[in-house]
Amino acid sequence: MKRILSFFILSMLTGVLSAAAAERPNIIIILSDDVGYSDLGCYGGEIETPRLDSLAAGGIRFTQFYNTARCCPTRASLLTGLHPHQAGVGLMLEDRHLPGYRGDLSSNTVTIAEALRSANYRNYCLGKWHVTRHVAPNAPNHNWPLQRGFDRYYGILQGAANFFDPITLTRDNTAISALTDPEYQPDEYYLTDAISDHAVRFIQEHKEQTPDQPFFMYVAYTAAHWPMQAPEQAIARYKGKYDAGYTPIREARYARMREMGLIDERWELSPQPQQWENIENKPWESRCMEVYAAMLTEMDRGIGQIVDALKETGMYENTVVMYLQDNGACAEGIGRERNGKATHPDEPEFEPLPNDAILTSTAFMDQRARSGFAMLKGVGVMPGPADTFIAYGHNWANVSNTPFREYKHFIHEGGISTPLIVHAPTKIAESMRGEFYREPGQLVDLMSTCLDLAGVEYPQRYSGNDIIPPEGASLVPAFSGQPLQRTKPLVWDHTGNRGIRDGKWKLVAKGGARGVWELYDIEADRSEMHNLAAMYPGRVESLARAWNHWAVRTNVLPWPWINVLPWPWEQVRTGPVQTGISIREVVPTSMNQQVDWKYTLEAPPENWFHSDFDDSAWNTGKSGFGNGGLPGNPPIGTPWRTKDIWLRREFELDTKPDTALFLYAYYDESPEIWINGVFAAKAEGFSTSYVLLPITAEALATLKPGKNCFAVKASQTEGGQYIDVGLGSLVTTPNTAGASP
Ligand SMILES: [Ca+2]
Repeated sequence: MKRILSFFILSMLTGVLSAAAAERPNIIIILSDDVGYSDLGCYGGEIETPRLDSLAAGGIRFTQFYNTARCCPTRASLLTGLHPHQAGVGLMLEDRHLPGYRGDLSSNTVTIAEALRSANYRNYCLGKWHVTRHVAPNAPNHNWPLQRGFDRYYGILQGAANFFDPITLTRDNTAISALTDPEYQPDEYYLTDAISDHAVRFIQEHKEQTPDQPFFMYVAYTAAHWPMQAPEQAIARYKGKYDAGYTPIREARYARMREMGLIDERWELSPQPQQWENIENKPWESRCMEVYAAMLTEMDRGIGQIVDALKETGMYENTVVMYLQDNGACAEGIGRERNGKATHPDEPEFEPLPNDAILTSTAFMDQRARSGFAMLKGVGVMPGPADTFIAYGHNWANVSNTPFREYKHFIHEGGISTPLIVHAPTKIAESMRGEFYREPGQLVDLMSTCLDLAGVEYPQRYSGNDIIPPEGASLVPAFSGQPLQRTKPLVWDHTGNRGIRDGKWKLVAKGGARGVWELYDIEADRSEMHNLAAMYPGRVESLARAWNHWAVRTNVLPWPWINVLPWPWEQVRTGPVQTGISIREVVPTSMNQQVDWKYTLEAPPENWFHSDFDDSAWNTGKSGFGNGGLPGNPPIGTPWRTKDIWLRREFELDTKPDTALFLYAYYDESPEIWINGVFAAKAEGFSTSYVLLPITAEALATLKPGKNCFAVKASQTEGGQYIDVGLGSLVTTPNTAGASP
């Protein structure tokens, strides 16, 4: 009798939960990586994305949704509903010992998954995580998916990987090798497919094991982040498609976007960096875009499998699917050296690793494969296969971002604009299906939207910690075409590129503290071709002031670097900000002119390699990145691999610095930095953004008014060298009222 009663009570409970689950929708957020605004078919692109187009046709397309311009900050913001710096991930994953820049999610945040647990959601995470600097198998895992609210995880903890044998591949809390994973052995491993297959598997298991709970699923594809890699049969679909170059594709996209009503007739097409007729290796350049397109179509196919799984399990109607992109198209020149490593030698250059070895080092992303062979790179190396490591480059990124300006990293529209497709059969009004929604929105809105859909309150405390209040507005009113209840402007900062949008007005700057504010009327000019700052100084001032208040409130300031980005550098700048901390640079006056940036060489001749600054790279001062050197590209046949090189230049100081100095550097290949012949600092590995390096007291003691000398010792490899070094000090000065950023 007792047993029967228990069964009866259990049935009643199950019934109650089922009723609640029916009201609470499943929610899937799909994020892709380094994709431009106009790549998808339903946003004007020629790339085949039929399954996303189909979701768009039955759902809503947001025309002005914004991310935060880079992988880590976007993920931190999306997951927590906060601005990235509030979540501790204002930059990438290095710990800069400032609250906004820890490279690890703050414990004063909750993820969407954690917040939804109070409504009995079961949570699944797939793909690229990239919000903790702890990624080694035995590293502290307090910020891995399972410790941040998710019940299952399959993906990579790092920000990029070889698609055929990824680093930091992890299932739940266990590091795995793609090649020997007993739970998943496809004919050919490809990360995009593995993410899709595991999403489908989790959906099916959810239906079998926990059908009475609603679920939240976060699917973060790494398509189409570099390296350009895809299965050959997926690339074949695009063979020849891009042989006519950039202009016809851009113009066709531009025309389609206007025709479909996505963009305003008044918006001009942004400038194109290079003309196709000037491109030396056209077959290689075409191939780069063919692979990029294939990567997206392969992702779209996987999204189709996820949708099909929802239909097969009867959960399609009650699932809200949202698709967006983490930053604008990527113009980084990764793997695009003029003379890279084009062929394999007979024997591997490195010790091969067994198939079951766990790959965590980024060397297994861009330098070498498990086989022991180095990755192939450079102009002429056809991307796609597992042993190539190449980005698709500046010109195609410009095409991907049609019609906008700038790229990933920047707060101009090409850096932060993303499609947002929302498909929700039971939530979206008939009148809105297949329509555009034109109010702006930002990543922080996704937390509010999920909680609104689930009927959950945002927690004030979680796991014993006070939780920072959310920043976003729910997007649910958009589902019926209503205005959003937004009370704050949209605001951004990434590496000192910054912006604020209030109504139709957007104030935006690039290039660190010295970057000059530009003002645009986004309604009339979303491609940001007509800077109105000189015409409306009062509006510039008020928006800049609002940006500054926001930056202080959200841990953006103080920045952890010193005027790292713009050229020309100035000798001294004092810019008090309202935290009471200001940043003062002591910068060599002789570095003022970009054209002067040339290296001279000293040392035993056999160890020295001479190169001038190569300003053909995309990230010269012209685009906002002060790239202080790109030596490399010797004539073909020059024996230069792994040769130590010394790069040296003189600079002048007006006064002997009286405070602790730091070097800031963007580099790869673990360079050493010397000052006046004395060892100053050693950087480890490579950086993906600027880092501060404390310099030795011995080197500091050598600095003097007048001429001084930087030298960088680096190991030259196929990858070329990016080294951008500056010198500065962080000092505290009294607050000054009325200061602008
Ligand atoms: Ca990205």
